[in-house]
Amino acid sequence: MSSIVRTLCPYCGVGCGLEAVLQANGSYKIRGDRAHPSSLGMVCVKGATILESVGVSRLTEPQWRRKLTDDFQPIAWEEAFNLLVEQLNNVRQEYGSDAICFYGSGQLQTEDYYVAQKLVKGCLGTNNFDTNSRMCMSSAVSAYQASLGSDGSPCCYEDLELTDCAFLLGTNTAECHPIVFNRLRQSHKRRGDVKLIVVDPRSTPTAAVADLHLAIRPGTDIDLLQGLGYLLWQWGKIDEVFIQQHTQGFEQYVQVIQNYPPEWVAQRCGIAVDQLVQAAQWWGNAERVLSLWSMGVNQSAEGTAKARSLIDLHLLTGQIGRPGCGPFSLTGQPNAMGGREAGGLAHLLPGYRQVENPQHRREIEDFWGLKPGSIAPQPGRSMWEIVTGLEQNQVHFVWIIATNPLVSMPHLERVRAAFQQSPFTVVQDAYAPTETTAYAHLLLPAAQWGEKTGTMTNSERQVTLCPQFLSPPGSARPDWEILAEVGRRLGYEAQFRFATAAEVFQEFVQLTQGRVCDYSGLSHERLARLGPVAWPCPADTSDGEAVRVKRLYLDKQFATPDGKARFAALRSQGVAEPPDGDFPLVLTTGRYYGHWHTQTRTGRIPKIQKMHPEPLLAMHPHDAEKLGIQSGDWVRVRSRRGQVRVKVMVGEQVRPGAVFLPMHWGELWGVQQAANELTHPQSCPISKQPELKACAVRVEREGKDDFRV
Ligand SMILES: Nc1nc2c(c(=O)[nH]1)N[C@H]1C(S)=C(S)[C@@H](COP(=O)(O)OP(=O)(O)OC[C@H]3O[C@@H](n4cnc5c(=O)[nH]c(N)nc54)[C@H](O)[C@@H]3O)O[C@H]1N2
Ligand SMILES: Nc1nc2c(c(=O)[nH]1)N[C@H]1C(S)=C(S)[C@@H](COP(=O)(O)OP(=O)(O)OC[C@H]3O[C@@H](n4cnc5c(=O)[nH]c(N)nc54)[C@H](O)[C@@H]3O)O[C@H]1N2
Ligand code: SF4
Ligand SMILES: [Mo]
Repeated sequence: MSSIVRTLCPYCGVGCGLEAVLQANGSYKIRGDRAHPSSLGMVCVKGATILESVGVSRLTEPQWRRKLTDDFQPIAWEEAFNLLVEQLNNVRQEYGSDAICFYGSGQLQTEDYYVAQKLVKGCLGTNNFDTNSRMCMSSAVSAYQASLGSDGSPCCYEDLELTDCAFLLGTNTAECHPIVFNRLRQSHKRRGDVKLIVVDPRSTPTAAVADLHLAIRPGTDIDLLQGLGYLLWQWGKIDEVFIQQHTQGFEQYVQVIQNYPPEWVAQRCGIAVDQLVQAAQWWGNAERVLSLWSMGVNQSAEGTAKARSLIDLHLLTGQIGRPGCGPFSLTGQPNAMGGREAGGLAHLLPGYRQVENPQHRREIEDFWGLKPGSIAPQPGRSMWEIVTGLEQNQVHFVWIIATNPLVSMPHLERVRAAFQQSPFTVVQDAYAPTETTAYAHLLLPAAQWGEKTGTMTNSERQVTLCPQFLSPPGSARPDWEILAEVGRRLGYEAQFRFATAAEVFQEFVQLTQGRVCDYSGLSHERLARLGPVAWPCPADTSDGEAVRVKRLYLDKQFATPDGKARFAALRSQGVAEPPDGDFPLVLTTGRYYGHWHTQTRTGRIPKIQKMHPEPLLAMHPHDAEKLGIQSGDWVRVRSRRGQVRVKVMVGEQVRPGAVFLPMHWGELWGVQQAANELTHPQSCPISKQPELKACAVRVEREGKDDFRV
């Protein structure tokens, strides 16, 4: 192993290059990789401190218990595999494959994802493999598919520097995608003529440096977007040639936007007409408009419609398929993209194929050497359908990998009850305890980032090899190896003969040949030699071409059958649970800069703990005054589903009528402080992504420090 290992940060979807540098004492130090095209040497606090968490509180041996009330007993891997095979065979025989579910994560590597798809969708014959991307990127996936004909973000990070107008919708980029934000902000400062528009009900650090902050009422994004469309259309600031040659559905779109005149829109969104007009002028006058979006858009009961309405504006103004512009979905997790490309949602198959497409199923079955009909023709259970399946005694086996649903899923009380009655739950994690290990019958220790070799793909489609440079603790094993071993023991020796992650990748890339997400020119060997390479990278790509910056749709030929993009032309519905007399405030939830999700890693890093020691309910002074609440007071926040006790931070960070809680505190980190005690599972009907960004709550004062002990 060389003394400098080039790898990728395993936290967010920015995908910063890291170098692990071997020290004289045998330990490693982390620094930014200047040669990584995405991050150019930059890192944020999470990437910089990653090594501090790798050795703490690790799960090191398989453990088992018959009932949730028993204590765990350590067992050998051999016994664990026997148990798994026995359970899988029994459940399949007694209840059929649909009773088996897998729930994975955008933090798995592409190799893990691919082996899991082959095992679950191919060999076990159920499409019940869903991931936490259902709560994260699923609306973006559906929107790209419906509007452009395929998933896959058209843009790249160079566009951050080339754009004249950046439109940030529902993304707190400064705290959640810090290095993307740095690149944008540097160009914004340096050039002086770049307009930065931020749409967010909160005054985030992102909004703080915007030229225009539209603090819209939660859930009114579509009204705003159609209102912008209306003005651009009225002013004739549209690209008629582009619309005519490269789109369909413009007439219906114009009919819909007529219902969104500026006064009505401004009133609905809770902003000034001037602000709306200003945003439309900047969009209309810019040569290149880049929009960035993330969870304020996707985590909505109309998430797909929100994202499609944003794409509509790009189609209306021809702001796509050129450098410096386009609709750019920022992915949350480090390998949410690789996961999508490997087919890691219950309705997908590898290579951006769809379960429901008979031709696609046939191609995969042939390639995997399986009988026709092996892959079930209907999409599997989405994340919430796994929960309802447990409730209805239809699910008898759940295998959870690299995610902590007992903190991250909505309506936690219901999720706890569902898992309480699960006949057999496997939790495969790198750390223990987590809130989810409390509901496991079988615990499997996973080797994590740095302890195994694999690839991850970031928001701009750069694929980076992450080599092993640390030893896994105890008998922890790479996720893909565990899944492949189960496959072999189920009788599929030929399908799972992989000796290395490189071999897994080699097989996966063949299934992307000729698809939008073409990886077929990539291999571990090539990535090790060239460094990160973005897809598309077809098999015949030269080394020089491989490392060139890439965008999709430069020829304006979209991935639809006729090559034309589709206007969505949708009307807004608003939030699924509007505030009312009993629950008068809208709770929105999200992230702090230093913490990563459920804190399994960042909660164990002192520097980060110090930065964010506790969750705070952000509340506008106007609402606080009405309730007689001051900063530092303890309050009880109630929704129709549960309650939390937290301290309040009064300030103008949120607009009146809205409150904000971070999502990071599960039971292990705070008593009754999980935001998801309050949220509901109502979801976008197309993407099945739940509305984690809005539920109705009321806040009651509890007096100072009542609950400190
Ligand atoms: N520090 C940190 N960074 C992370 C993560 C982390 O845990 N910590 N996680 C990663 C992951 S997986 C993800 S998905 C991303 C998420 O990245 P972001 O999406 O940027 O983060 P969030 O805080 O979830 O939500 C973004 C913003 O949406 C706003 N919002 C709420 N409701 C609405 C609405 O109706 N309309 C609009 N326009 N905005 C609304 C919220 O106020 C919030 O500021 O971050 C990634 N990066
Ligand atoms: N209210 C509310 N809820 C939300 C959100 C929100 O904004 N608001 N955001 C949603 C979004 S966008 C997301 S992405 C989810 C995230 O939610 P989760 O996925 O539940 O959060 P993490 O803490 O990242 O969980 C990852 C788990 O994987 C483990 N792990 C790390 N590396 C490995 C590995 O290599 N192998 C294995 N097997 N395990 C590993 C970690 O120890 C941890 O237990 O939360 C969702 N929930
Ligand atoms: S911006 Fe994201 S990828 Fe980059 S160092 Fe921070 S957490 Fe890691
Ligand atoms: Mo996410």
